[in-house]
Amino acid sequence: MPAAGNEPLARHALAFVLAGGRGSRLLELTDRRAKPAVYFGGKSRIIDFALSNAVNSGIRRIAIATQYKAHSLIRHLQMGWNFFRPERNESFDILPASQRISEKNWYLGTADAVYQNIDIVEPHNARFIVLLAGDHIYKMDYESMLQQHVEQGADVTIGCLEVPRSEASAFGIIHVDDHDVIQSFLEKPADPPSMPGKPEISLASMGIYVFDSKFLFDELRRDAEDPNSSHDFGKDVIPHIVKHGRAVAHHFSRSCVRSNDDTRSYWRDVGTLDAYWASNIDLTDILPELDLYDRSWPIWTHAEITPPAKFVHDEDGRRGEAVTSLVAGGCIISGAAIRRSLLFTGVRAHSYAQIENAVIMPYAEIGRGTRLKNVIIDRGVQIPEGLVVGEDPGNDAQRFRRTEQGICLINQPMIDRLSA
Ligand code: ADQ
Ligand code: ADP
Repeated sequence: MPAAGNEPLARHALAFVLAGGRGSRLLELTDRRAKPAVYFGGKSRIIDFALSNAVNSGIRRIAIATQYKAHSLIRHLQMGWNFFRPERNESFDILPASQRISEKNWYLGTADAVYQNIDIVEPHNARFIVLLAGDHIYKMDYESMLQQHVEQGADVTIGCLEVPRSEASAFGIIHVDDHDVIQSFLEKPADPPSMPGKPEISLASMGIYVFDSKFLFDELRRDAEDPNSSHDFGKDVIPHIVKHGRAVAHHFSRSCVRSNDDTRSYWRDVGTLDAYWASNIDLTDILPELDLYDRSWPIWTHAEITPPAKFVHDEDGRRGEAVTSLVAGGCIISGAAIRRSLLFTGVRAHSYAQIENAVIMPYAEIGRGTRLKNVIIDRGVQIPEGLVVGEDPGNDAQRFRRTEQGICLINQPMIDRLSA
């Protein structure tokens, strides 16, 4: 929220969302879709979080760069996010890598993904660019980051959070002075430095940035000419600005949107199958860290029109039930017992099925008498009658993609191979 009497800065901002990365550690889950298009939380896709944050923060101009396996993502954006109106000075541009400037097939790096679209973004005359990643789960009010950017006269303001030092090699690591001015930035250092006075904690970049538009475009034009650059924000552009300009850190804890008197700051990368499974299953907790039911900060999405979820006895009088679970519209649970699971739109579960700790994507069908535990089931997969998963690690690992923590990802080709 803007300070009293101040005009919101968000209305002068354009959110540029990077949504081209593959998310290769999600393995077969991103075989056919980019990570931002992966389903999350029973109704949404991962990209809906960054986009909802932008809209809920008051930003009405959005551009999205796509690259890897973008079809599913683009279809979702067109169906769910087409409510922007040019006559109200709103815009929504989907920008696939398309050899617009050079003859090169792809965006070279994240900075190139913005550079190649300057001619589309610049005419929107936004004073600020809020640069976001399309693949993180969190709720954040970007207005307070914009306010800090202006108050501190920064060239770039970098969203950051405290992470355990043991995990810090996966991030850009920041060192700040007493006024949060960034003194050094190391992209994914092998031996990450800790925060002063906190030997086990490092200050990590969230990979989200606020720039004055003109400054950003000038930097990108400079970077494009640099033969030694890989044209990436984390590797090239940000280190250059930290060295030659004024970079400021914005602490996520200041703008994280929490519910009621919660003090925790929820942010997840969900980059691995284990992290993805856990973040989804956590939503079944009685008081989850991520509140999807807070009507003051809704997560917008493309919602299919479906009939309500239905729970029925089967012909033998066995109850169809789900406890400690999230069940989306269009599901039919017939004589199956479901615990601590998340069922997306249109899932069918048949008699005598026992399902526990499962993330089941839209329109999957669970056959009679199956026992499934600790699984992720991809969209539309037909689980055959009597299949048992989660009781024999060796056998599971041969048939499915089993993680170190014992989670099995199941897609249709794996099921087809069972009967081949
Ligand atoms: P990474 O997340 O490893 O680190 P990167 O792989 O470049 O950085 O991805 C950033 C975002 O850009 C992702 O949302 C990805 O989907 C997207 N993307 C990647 N390549 C793209 C392309 N060619 N076109 C369009 N979009 C693309 C970054 C920072 C770190 C920081 C972490 C926080 O570099 O400093 O700590 O984010 O997660
Ligand atoms: P979503 O990610 O929306 O669930 P799907 O899993 O149905 O979509 O498919 C992801 C993308 O892969 C789609 O855009 C579609 O074009 C493509 N696709 C779907 N099924 C197949 C298939 N059997 N073989 C090859 N490509 C497919």
